[in-house]
Amino acid sequence: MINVIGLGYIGLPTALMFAKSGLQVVGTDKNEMVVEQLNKDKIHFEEKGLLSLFKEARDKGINFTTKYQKTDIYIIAVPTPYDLVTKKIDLRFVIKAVLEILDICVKGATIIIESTISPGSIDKYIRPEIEKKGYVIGSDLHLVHAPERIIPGNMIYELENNSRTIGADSYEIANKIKKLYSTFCKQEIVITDIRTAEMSKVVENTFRDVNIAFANELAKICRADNMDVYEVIRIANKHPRVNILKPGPGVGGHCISVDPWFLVGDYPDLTNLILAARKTNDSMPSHVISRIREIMKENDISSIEKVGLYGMTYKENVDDVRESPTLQLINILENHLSFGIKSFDPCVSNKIANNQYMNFDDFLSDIEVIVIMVAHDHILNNLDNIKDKKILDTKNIYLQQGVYKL
Ligand code: SAJ
Repeated sequence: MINVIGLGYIGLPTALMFAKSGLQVVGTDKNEMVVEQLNKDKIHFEEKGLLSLFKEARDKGINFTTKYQKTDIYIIAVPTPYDLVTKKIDLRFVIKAVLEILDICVKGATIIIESTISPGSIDKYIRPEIEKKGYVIGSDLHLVHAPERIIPGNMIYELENNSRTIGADSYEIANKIKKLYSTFCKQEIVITDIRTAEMSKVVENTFRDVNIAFANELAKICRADNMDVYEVIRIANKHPRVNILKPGPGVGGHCISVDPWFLVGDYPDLTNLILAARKTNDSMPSHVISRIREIMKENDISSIEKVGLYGMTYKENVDDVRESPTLQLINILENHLSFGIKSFDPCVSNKIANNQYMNFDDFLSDIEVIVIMVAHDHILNNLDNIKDKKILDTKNIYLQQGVYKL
């Protein structure tokens, strides 16, 4: 039996996938409300294909509880926040889960950590906690790091179709866990040691962050000298070995905007480029504010209350607002005592900002400038309804004359 600890964005789909493949799975989460909801056949976040996967897994017998189970395979998928000041990872939830497992697991159990952790976390912080309790790693229990690389918005497909990495202390354990994941993963499963698995995960997201920062810097350069950054990138990407990502209003989400900080926090003297990329991406909401100011000036609009931000999630067609550039932007304005900018998101059903609208038509009728922050399908289907507004399109989806860009 597999006991999956943490039923969030990664843990829940993973647990369901194993259950759908015919393995006996119990999902554990400390949040009683989440467990209660799941046992009543309700999922607590939205994701393409999640509901039907959930139904299939329920038919195969998956259960949810707040209790850890006695078994020999555990998968930990709890959050790994980072300290906002030191930028170092906060492993308290992972360590707590490991220690609770030790109290109950059978001898020789394998603990698979899926949560993203900074390179060296297992050696520096997790092994010592286990050894302190008198357990011998390698005989009493085994540790594995199996980082996840599924993308919100396409998680279910990617769970089956992404290659993945298994880091372990021995080939024997790695191979055993590789076989386990092969029950649903159709792609290559690479075996390596734990430190390399930790590092490669963080490196993947850091690569994207640096590449996006490059695109964002190009956007600023092109703005300063009146060039079209999208055309420049489109042409540059025709080169067979160039692949520049897209500029945007900032980088959000709990992965790309967070993982590079782990490297900066641990290697402050060695991460000039990575730190510069983080700062560049974090500067984008302020860049959007400058663009809004220019557009207001050009159009004789004096009140920020006439401006509306479309999209509050960190990216298109998800309901996740973690580290969202829109919320960062509102925060910056409010920190400068500028209140009143309006906002709307069709994917967000609760109120998370002042002056947030729940109805698109009401939102439109109260603003003169619309800032497209997120390219939800909803706005792609509504481009005709905003044509009378001044439009600042930070996502390059509105390809008409007269639309302002980043
Ligand atoms: N973004 C840009 N320009 C781009 C691409 C993205 O500005 O060209 C912005 C997005 O708008 C968003 C942020 O970056 O604010 C991140 O979005 P994303 O869709 O690139 O990535 P995430 O955070 O949803 O998921 C990432 C993925 N990592 C990579 O693509 C390397 C996913 O595969 C990982 O599993 C996930 O992080 C994770 O859990 O680490």
